[in-house]
Amino acid sequence: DGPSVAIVGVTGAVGQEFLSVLSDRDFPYRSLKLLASKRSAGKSAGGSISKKFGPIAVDKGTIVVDNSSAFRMDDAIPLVIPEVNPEAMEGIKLKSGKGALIANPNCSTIICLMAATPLHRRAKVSRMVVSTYQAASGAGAAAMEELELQTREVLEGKEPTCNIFKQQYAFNLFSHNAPVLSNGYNEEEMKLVKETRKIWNNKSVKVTATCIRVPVMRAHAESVNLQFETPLDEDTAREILRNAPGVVVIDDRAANHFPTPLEVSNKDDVAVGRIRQDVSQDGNYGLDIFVCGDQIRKGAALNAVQIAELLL
Ligand code: 11C
Repeated sequence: DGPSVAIVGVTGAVGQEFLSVLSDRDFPYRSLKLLASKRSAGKSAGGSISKKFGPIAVDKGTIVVDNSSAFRMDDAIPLVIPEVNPEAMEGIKLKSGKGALIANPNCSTIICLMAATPLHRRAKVSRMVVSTYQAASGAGAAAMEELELQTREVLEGKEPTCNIFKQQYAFNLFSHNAPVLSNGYNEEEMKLVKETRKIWNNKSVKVTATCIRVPVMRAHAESVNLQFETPLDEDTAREILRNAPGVVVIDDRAANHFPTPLEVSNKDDVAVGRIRQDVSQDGNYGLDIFVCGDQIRKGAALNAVQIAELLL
């Protein structure tokens, strides 16, 4: 007698992944309704669909897990990574008959905070500097197809087709395609700043980010520099991360083997490595880490299904 489930935007990259995750985890649904429009075939539903239909569904008693950015910064809406802040959705009950909306954070934030939070819990992060290397999947299935097509075209000496991004993507990298704001940051970077503060329930944590799109298919990589309020040495950090749920440590200095996007593709866990003391900071007040996570899975569909599992 599990819940009735509907997936909106099921033809997109994330929508398709929802189906795999539900099946892999044996999610106990009673019925499954799949929704997509003809016009948006191959695309996940975006913020405008969430804004239009989310509140209607909530009014009818549905619990909506929204993967778009539409409601993330709304004070009344919990923004949840189950391993990080499950307490934010306290009070939302599946069988209460009362609808609610829960927001899924942006993929870059989820992947970063999966690794940074266990360290933050021990030594309190005062400042975090994030540099991302983001995969095509973050821009949807069509961007993944364009990367493949362009790679072929460039190798064949043809002019690359640029429909999704305005510039050549294959054998290149560029600043994230999100709109650039008046402060010079793009929206993707400001999501890392604002969502971290909300998820950690800490308005004073200093966060800055530079987000880059790289020609990788489906997993994001992030270099994260952390500054702490209390000292934290790298061995303790490694041990904390080894014991963190949803995290694997790949940190073999002798073999120069650290996380890669390919190794985490189609995997649930976020991988962390390059765990080292920041030599620019005195004492043990700073660490550098390198994190990789599957953007479509933990960055989107898996995190949303885990939210639904918490409700069960
Ligand atoms: C990317 N994170 O990798 C983005 C896409 O707010 O859900 C998802 C945007 C969002 O390009």
